[in-house]
Amino acid sequence: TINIKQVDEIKISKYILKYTFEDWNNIIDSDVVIVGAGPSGMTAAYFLAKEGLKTVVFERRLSFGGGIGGGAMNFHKIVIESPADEVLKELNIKLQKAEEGIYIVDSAEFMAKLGASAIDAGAKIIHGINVDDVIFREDPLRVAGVAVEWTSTQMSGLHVDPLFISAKAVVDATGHDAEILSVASRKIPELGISIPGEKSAYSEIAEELVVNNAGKVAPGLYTTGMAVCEIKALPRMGPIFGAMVLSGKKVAEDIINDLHN
Ligand code: 48F
Repeated sequence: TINIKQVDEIKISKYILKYTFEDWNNIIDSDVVIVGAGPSGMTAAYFLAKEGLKTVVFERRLSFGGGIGGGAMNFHKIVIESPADEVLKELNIKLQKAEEGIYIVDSAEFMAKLGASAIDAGAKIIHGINVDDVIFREDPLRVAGVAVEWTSTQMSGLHVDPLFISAKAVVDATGHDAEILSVASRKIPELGISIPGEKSAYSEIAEELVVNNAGKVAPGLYTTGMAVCEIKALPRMGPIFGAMVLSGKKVAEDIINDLHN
């Protein structure tokens, strides 16, 4: 027989509330808020947390990985090109070499190990939270945090006011819709953000363009991953994810540089 510690319902609830609010009180003033736990957001979280920055990722779904899980038309393989393979090797993610500089990764392994690496590095990933707005400040004009709401509340259609999380840097890693850049562009026109929208597929050129255009959009506001295409009118590229990983790394490096200077 196995003797299992007996725990009543009240104790279960009490401990969940106690430790949840401990975490929320801690993340309420973060160094970096990343919106979206897709490949670019989780890579950024890994490198930022590794640097010791207090990093929280808000993800509206109850899982992480974003577009990784669906692979290519639900086929479970994704293409990674050099030099992104170096990041995946650092995270102990297995790669099959298809040819020089081109590697194949299993989508489940990619999302599980990327998420685990970000968490192990010290990032907090909080699921079921929708970010629907930012906080801004004047003198100097900047983005200073985000407004958060339960995804379930948002889906219910009830009007419930959000809570606010402050951050020195907010990263839009929401993918194709660039939701945070869109709301900032609409509600804070002084930031001068315009959203021309992404272009149709042109994989050969899209990858490098995404990486090189990832970074700061306005003071306190950064972008990575497919959201970069939306704001810079860049082509999409489909199930090749090197640029997602490398743009996540690039935005992390830019933020580390900005926050340390
Ligand atoms: O879409 P997603 O995977 O973004 P990404 O990191 O990677 C794109 C690729 O997956 C793929 C591609 C590569 O060629 O085209 O599509 O740019 O992950 C974005 C995550 O953000 C969440 C969403 O649920 C997804 O997991 N998300 C989007 N908007 C919000 C959000 C929001 N307002 N609040 C919280 N989470």
